Amino acid sequence: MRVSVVIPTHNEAQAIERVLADLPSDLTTEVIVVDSNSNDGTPEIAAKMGALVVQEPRRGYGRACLTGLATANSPDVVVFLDGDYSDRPSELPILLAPIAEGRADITLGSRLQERRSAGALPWHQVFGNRLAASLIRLLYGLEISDLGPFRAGRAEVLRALALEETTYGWAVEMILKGALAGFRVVEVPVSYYPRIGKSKIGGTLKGTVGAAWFILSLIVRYYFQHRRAGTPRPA
Ligand SMILES: Nc1nc2c(ncn2[C@@H]2O[C@H](COP(=O)(O)OP(=O)(O)OP(=O)(O)O)[C@@H](O)[C@H]2O)c(=O)[nH]1
Ligand SMILES: [Mg+2]
Repeated sequence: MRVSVVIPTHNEAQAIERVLADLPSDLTTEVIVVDSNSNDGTPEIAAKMGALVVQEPRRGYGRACLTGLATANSPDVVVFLDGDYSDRPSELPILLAPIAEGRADITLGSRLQERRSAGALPWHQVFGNRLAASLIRLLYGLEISDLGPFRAGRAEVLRALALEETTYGWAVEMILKGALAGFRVVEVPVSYYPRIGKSKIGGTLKGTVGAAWFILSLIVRYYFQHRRAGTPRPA
C-alpha cells in the first residue's frame, strides 16, 4: 500500500521535528509538508528531516490539505496529520488498519474516546466537537464522536469527493460528502495531547465559537442540499 502523509504547517518549528521523527517510516511512502508562509524555519526543518516541502502561500487549513492531496505521488492512501504534535504519529497503524483490511474507505481518529490526555482539549472544544458529531449522527446516521485532525482515506475516494472547502470546514466536508456518497467512514480511537507551540484557533473560546458555528451550519447546509439534489454517488 502506498501511503502519502500530508502535514499542513504554519509556524510549527517547535513541533514539526518530533512529528516527522515519530512517523513510522516503514509505513509511509512519502511525507508532504504543505507550508504557508512560516517565518520560524518550519520548512527548513521539515526538509532536513527528509519531508517533501510544498509552499502554499494561500492561507487556509483546507487549502493546504487540497494542495497536499494534489501533490501526492500515486498514493493508495492519503493521511492527514497536524504539525503541532497534538496527535501521535506513531499511531498511524490504527488509522491504516481498517483501510488495509478492506473495511473502510475513510478512517477518522477520535480524540474523545479513551485515549485523550488531561488538558489536551479545553471544555469548549470537547463540547463543540461532541455537538457537531451528534448532529452528524442524527442527520447522516454516521457513528462518530469527534471531528479530529488525524484522518486517512483511500486516494481514489478522496479525489472522487471533489472537496473544495479551503478552511477548517474541509475535514467536515470530507466526512459529510463521504457519508452521503455511501463510502464507509470508520472511527478509531487515537490519543491527543496539548499542542507544542502557540495555540492559534482551538485554544480560544472566540476561535472555537466561530469555527463551531461555521461547521454546524455546514452540516445542516449539506444535509438540505443533498435532500434537494439527491447527490449521486461519485464514480
Ligand atoms: N499550510 C497551512 N497550514 C495551516 C494553516 N493554518 C493552520 N495550519 C496548520 O494546520 C494544523 C492545524 O492547525 P492548528 O493551529 O493546530 O489548529 P487547532 O488544532 O484547531 O488549534 P490549536 O492547536 O489550538 O492552534 C497545524 O499543523 C497548523 O500549523 C494555513 O493557513 N496553512
Ligand atoms: Mg492543533
